[in-house]
Amino acid sequence: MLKIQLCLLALLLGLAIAEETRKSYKGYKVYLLTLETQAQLDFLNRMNDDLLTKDLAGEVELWTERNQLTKALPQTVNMMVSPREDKEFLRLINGQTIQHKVEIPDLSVLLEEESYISPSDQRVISEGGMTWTAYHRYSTIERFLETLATNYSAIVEKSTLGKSYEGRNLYLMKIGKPRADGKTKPAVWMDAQIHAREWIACATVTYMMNKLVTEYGLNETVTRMVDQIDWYVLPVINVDGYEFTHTNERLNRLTRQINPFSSRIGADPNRNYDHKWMLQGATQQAGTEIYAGPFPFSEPENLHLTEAVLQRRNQIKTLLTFHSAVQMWLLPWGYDLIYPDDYQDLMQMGVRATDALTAVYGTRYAVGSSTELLGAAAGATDDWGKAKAGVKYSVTVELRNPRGFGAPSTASSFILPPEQIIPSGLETFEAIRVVGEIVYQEFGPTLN
Ligand code: 0X9
Ligand code: ZN
Repeated sequence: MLKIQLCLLALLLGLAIAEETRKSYKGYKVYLLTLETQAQLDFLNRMNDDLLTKDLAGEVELWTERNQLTKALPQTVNMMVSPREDKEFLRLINGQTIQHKVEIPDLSVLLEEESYISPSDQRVISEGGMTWTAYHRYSTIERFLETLATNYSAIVEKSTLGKSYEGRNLYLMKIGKPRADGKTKPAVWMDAQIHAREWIACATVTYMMNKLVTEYGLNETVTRMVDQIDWYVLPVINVDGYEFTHTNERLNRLTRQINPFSSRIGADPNRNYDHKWMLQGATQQAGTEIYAGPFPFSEPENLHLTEAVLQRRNQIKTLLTFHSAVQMWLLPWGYDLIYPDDYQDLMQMGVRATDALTAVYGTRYAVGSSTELLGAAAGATDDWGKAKAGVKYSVTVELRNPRGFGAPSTASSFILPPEQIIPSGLETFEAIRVVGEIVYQEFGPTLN
């Protein structure tokens, strides 16, 4: 009896501590500022640099593409401001006569809506199931992967790639019907959640896995996809960062590794690959959104991914790494404004895949060089996949933005209402269907 009471107490304490560490965004506002003059732009640049040194990160944050300002004027930018810093922030902004309005009056309201789990979802989760009407913790995703592998062993294989920095297992799922003659089929690799806060990424990818597996033999298109192609899926790569977005800071992008030279935790894993590491669009300033880590592959999760891809490099013909939220199909090279020789083929696949995606609900996508569309950023998965693993079609897929096509990606773009998970899954499935068809046509039914 005493044991039970003690256990209960420990559980309650654990919950209390978890509650306490979760950052509350109560009263946090998101402003839209319009910068019209060079003086205002310079002022905001200085303010942004100051924020890091004064350790106000998390209280006042610039929310623009990769948290950097461009040189363009006029320019609109978002700033997130805590209730504590609001007065001082307004004083400074007004001092520069910067036009501003409140775009999100209370960020916590948005987050509460996002994390709402309906009673029916609750029931499914408590029974060990998975849903696509809510965002889920890693333990739920782990159980889902296990269930797929157990219940559909004829077409699903689950393997463990190794552990994250904090010791969580990273899983690779293989979905494919083995050929009767034992020959190797061409494969497509998909990974998601390298950026912790981009929750729609693993939600979409798990939705697509579920469709591939549960509709095999029932739906002609799905059956063909699983017969012709092996689909390798790593649904959550930055798993520590992902859990941290659930338990502590919803808007964290980075990993959770302690840094050797800084008290700031984590690095941007999408700047941590060794191809042209740190060349452009990355920094050595720990704590920033584009901190590339102290050296290439400092993040163990990245290394696990590369080992898994390299082991299957002759088989994998396309690599899709899922992010959000600018609705783009991004092609190499991303480290500089240089185009690979086979760029036309990559463009063709991108246009066909996103046309099929758009046909479902009209969600528009841009297709093109990621440097051209977003600016150079070295050390990302796509460049590594093409340069170091020799995967011809190596693509970053940026999923839905809640404000739609063309809207800038700011931190609130990662808060996509859970009602959009299934639509995102369905439309993105059309894109991967086309990818499968192109890979099958180009590389043939077998590779040996
Ligand atoms: O900057 C990134 O890492 C990606 N965008 S995000 O807003 N999800 O952070 C785009 C990466 C594109 N690929 C390369 N630059 N190589
Ligand atoms: Zn991302």
